[in-house]
Amino acid sequence: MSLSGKDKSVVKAFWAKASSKSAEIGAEALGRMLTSYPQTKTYFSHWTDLSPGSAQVKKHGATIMAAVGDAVGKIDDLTSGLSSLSELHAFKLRVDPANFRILAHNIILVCAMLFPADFTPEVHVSVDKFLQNVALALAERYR
Ligand code: HNI
Repeated sequence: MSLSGKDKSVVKAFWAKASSKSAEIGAEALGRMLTSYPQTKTYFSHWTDLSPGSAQVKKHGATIMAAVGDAVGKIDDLTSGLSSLSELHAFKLRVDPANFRILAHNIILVCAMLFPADFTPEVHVSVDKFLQNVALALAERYR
């Protein structure tokens, strides 16, 4: 499931466009994850408002998506590029890595919503592979 050269160029080209709405993608994806997969809410129990569109969801959605954008820049070596984030999620936040795939699913959905013309099947395949590789890299430090 490693990324081909073509996957990498397709992801970079899509991100060049989608990054203009990075914060919006993140907020929408996080809000949907928390609503549609309520088991994910446990990690955010210290927040006051977990509903879609809340200030906290918007702020953290932007943070997550900025990290995804950062990962696009590290696409050739996601494992070392994301190792400190992996360590944070493994040991400090103690997030079950199964949730990385759930968030990835929501990010894909929102990319299709916000960029219906650009998010072709070809882009979908490569972005999905990229996010699965991000999820794997984030799970790396759990072993
Ligand atoms: Ni995640 C904090 C990136 C998936 C729960 N997360 C962060 C931060 C970044 C980040 C960046 C801020 C770090 C810091 O403060 O130094 N998270 C990412 C990325 C993904 C991801 C790139 C996947 C693509 N995180 C998840 C998932 C969950 C999750 C799936 C739980 C369901 N993350 C958290 C929690 C925090 C967090 C909880 C702390 C938030 C807070 O406000 O305390």
